[in-house]
Amino acid sequence: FDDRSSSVVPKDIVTAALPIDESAVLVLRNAILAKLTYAVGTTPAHAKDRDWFVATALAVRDRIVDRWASSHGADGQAGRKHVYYLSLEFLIGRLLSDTLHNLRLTEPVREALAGLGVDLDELRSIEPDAALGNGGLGRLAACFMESMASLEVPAYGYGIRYEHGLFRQIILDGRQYEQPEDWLCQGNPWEFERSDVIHPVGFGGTSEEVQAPDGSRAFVWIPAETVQAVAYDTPIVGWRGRHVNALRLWSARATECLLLDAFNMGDHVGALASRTRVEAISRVLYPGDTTDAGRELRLRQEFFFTSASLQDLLARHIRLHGDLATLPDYAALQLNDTHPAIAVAELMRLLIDEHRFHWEDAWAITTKTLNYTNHTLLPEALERWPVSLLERVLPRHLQIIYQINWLHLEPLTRGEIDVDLVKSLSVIDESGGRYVRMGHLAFIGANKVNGVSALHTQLMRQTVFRDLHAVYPTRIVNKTNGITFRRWLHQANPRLSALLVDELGEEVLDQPDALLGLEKLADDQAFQNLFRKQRAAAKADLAKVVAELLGETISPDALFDVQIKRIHEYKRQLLNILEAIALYSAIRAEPERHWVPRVKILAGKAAASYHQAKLIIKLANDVAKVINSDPLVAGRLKVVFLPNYNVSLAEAIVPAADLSEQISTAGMEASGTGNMKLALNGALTIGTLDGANVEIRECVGAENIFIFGLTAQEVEARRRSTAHQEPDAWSARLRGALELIRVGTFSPDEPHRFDPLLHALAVDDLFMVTADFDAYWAAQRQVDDLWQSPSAWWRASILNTARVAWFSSDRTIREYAEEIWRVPVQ
Ligand code: T68
Repeated sequence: FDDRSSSVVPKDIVTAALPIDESAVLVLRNAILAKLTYAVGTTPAHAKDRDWFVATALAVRDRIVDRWASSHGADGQAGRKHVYYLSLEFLIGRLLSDTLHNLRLTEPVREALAGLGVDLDELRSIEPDAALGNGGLGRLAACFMESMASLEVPAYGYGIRYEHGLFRQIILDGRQYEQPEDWLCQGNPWEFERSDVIHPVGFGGTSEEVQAPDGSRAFVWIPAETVQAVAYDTPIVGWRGRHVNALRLWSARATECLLLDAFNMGDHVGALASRTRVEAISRVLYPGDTTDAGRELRLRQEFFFTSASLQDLLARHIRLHGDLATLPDYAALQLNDTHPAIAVAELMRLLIDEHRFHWEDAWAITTKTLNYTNHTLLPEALERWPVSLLERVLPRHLQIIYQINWLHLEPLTRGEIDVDLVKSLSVIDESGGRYVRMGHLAFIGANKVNGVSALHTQLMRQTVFRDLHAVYPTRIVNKTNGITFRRWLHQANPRLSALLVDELGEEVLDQPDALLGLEKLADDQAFQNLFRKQRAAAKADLAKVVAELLGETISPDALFDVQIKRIHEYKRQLLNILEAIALYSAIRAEPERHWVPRVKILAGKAAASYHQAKLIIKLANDVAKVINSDPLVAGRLKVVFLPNYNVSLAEAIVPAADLSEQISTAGMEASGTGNMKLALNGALTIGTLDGANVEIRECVGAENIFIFGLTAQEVEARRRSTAHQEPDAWSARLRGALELIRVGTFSPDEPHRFDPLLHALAVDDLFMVTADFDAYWAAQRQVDDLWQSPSAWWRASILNTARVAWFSSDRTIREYAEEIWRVPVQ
């Protein structure tokens, strides 16, 4: 998936037969050749695979630009309301396939390239993944961009053009090592640099009181430093190319590129030092998936892109509509988590200090325009900035935040004061140090605040935002996540897509609900066979990938049991590995019994500083080594950990999965979206009642999903009771599995290697791994039973695909459009 060195050798392009009567193909072929010659500057005889990729991307991009211009023109003229999606992360993956698919150009381009002796599929694998995100939150933003374009919602995505995306994960001797990712090192054919779209972003300095011309007192911010935000636009094409939106990513540039005096004095490094410091802002994506990151730079990143985006959209509004008083009529902003929450203070500052609005008017505009999506309730993942840091980096904003907080709390200070309530509602957290709670700030400054699944939204109302919810009871709404079916079904799984089109007609490409038509085929033997065949082919493809990546042979006849997501204790990869160990023991104890052959496939990255998660990766690999080399279990159980999980690898795994592991501790996974991708492709879910699993069960029916374990309420009750750790109550099976780890079965060279994991389970087991183990084991045996009744298995699998249409991100975007943004959709 990262093979940039292999070369696509042009076959004899002179004699290659051209498809007859295919003028579109001919036009494309000529366009690609022209790009190769005049933009890339090479000839077919000398072109490397990368050259062909760039030439193809540029030729395709030309076809987007016309539509882009017309999308823009139409939106502007009609004076339509725009959606602005502010996100620190956009996990796009590759764009060539997506773009070709949405433009319906895949086959014509394939033919055009074939005529040039080039294989489209090989070219696709040349493109580096745009990995400008950590996981679900970033991928959701990418799915939303695609759906907004497809539904013809005029929208801009705003983020950062990181030079280095999420690190590349290398596995050496079973351990994760991080290497810098460099997707831009050979240029990016999709983007347009807008060197005329630059906004200044200030940092530091002081907030000074001055006299306004009318004699009133006002504050101005005198920043100590100014950084330029330069725009880069990537067009996002909607389905059938009907509409194109822009993803506008900001790159940081120093105002002064070189201190010439210093340079001339011979200080060649010092002359560039300040530039390096400034440009660090857009250098690298933080891999901080929940843990707090290198504080100051992270804050600078957040403010940098938020300020640039707000300045940009205000300028656009003024250009189109003149007066910022009408901003809420023409702009709806969505803050993707709290990373852009400083927008509340920055929009107020821009309106008051720069555009001379009164506080009340500015506040009305702000709170009508901004909306906030929460993606987590984990306390360690809720952003808080030390007051001292904000004071230094954004002094004027801190002042504004204090004022917002005062106006918000003031009504509570009339009459008898409930101190605990005031503490809980305050934007400033004063329990041990002083911090600004960004979730509170976003909540107070937003028109609507949403959770990302029904359960998560309910828990928001009951826990983190309980008191704010009591004051603003209509503000929190639910918007259950979705995924774009164009990428996650039709493009990633072309065989299944073709089968669906055969059976249900082209409508299934446009209308997710058409999938329901499959229900009537769930018991049809002939259809089941076709459904099985496409899965078998996808599994064979994945087996090839596994062989290439790991040198391990896996049989497509086995049940492919898949857990792909960030490695985190709450996602409980450890539970999965413990079950693998217990199953391994059981098979060894009774090798003659009939066992369902199973391949456990895991993939995911751990945050570089997250030691327990990294140890879980090591355990998975150590366990895999022992199991995979034991002849006694050969043909029955294998465990593989695929390195460097990214969007492209997900696209290869998802179509090949039989079983989808969604086994987080109940109450901790806000939604999950991998659960939707896997179910859509027909994998059965084994999972807890967490996040969107709850709604998936409602859609597919309880008999077509394996639900086990404690509920969120039960988890909460167990946490409260002190007696929740009961090693005495552990089953023999669980004890046996833990014992194998403890005695060093999987780490003979270092028997105590996994003590930190065992210790966490024995001390408090925050994630309820031991509490849920037996229920999980039992659910896995139900999986085995069903697998042994093929027609029942495939019926359930088909019904999963048939019934998850609701999880299309088109549905999600429609809901945002109607209830939050109030913009029309197609
Ligand atoms: C995920 N959050 C949720 N966070 O965990 C997942 N965090 O349940 C949900 O489906 C998804 O969001 C979409 O709503 C994340 O992915 C991050 O990646 C993240 C990044 C930086 C800081 C904190």
